[in-house]
Amino acid sequence: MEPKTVEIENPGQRYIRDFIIYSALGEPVIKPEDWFLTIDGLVDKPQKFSFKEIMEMPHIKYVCDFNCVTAWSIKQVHWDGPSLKELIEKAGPRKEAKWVMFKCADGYSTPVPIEYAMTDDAVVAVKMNGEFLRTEQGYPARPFMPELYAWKSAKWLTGIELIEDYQDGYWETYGYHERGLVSSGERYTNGLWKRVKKTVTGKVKA
Ligand SMILES: Nc1nc2c(c(=O)[nH]1)N[C@H]1C(S)=C(S)[C@@H](COP(=O)(O)O)O[C@H]1N2
Ligand SMILES: [Mo]
Repeated sequence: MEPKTVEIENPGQRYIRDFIIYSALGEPVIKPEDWFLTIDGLVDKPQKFSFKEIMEMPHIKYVCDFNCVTAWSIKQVHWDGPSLKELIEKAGPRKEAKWVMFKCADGYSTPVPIEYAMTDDAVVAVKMNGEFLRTEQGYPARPFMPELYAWKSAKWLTGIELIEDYQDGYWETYGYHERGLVSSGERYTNGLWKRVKKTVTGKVKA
């Protein structure tokens, strides 16, 4: 059966063929046996999942565009991994939790409003287009939320912390938007980003 397609309007974007790789803080090489994903902060039951556990859980699969805030998109990427919503629910989120902070092995982080981390289509992706993530794509896992720009898809994800008040992550300190909704073009909150040069570290065929 073909996976469903999640359609997101993406005004101002242009489609390109290959993923442009951005790895602002380097590219950690992670062995699956050394990797864990923790969920903590404002939760009743903090969780710690191994890669094997993540692989053995039910996975959701769908097709959705990947939209970078710098206006390039990749059409119809196949996503595969456990539901982010179900993982967060296992941790028993407290009602004060309003944001999730994604934390990564390279030191990168990015916040997302909890309602976007807990849509039915939000996923902890372990595969893109049918293959395990490459090292430079964030192996072994990255979240993907269809409604949000790709900088919220934090590569080499190791932690999900539930918090009450908004805090900047890596790119937000340079003026990237708090929420980053693709359909309303929530790119930057001020002009600061113009002074930041994004370094392309490679390309990956879609
Ligand atoms: N850990 C980490 N995650 C990251 C980044 C990064 O530099 N480090 N860059 C972000 C940005 S700005 C984008 S557009 C996408 C790019 O994904 P790609 O490198 O797989 O094309 O990853 C996001 N996740
Ligand atoms: Mo980006």
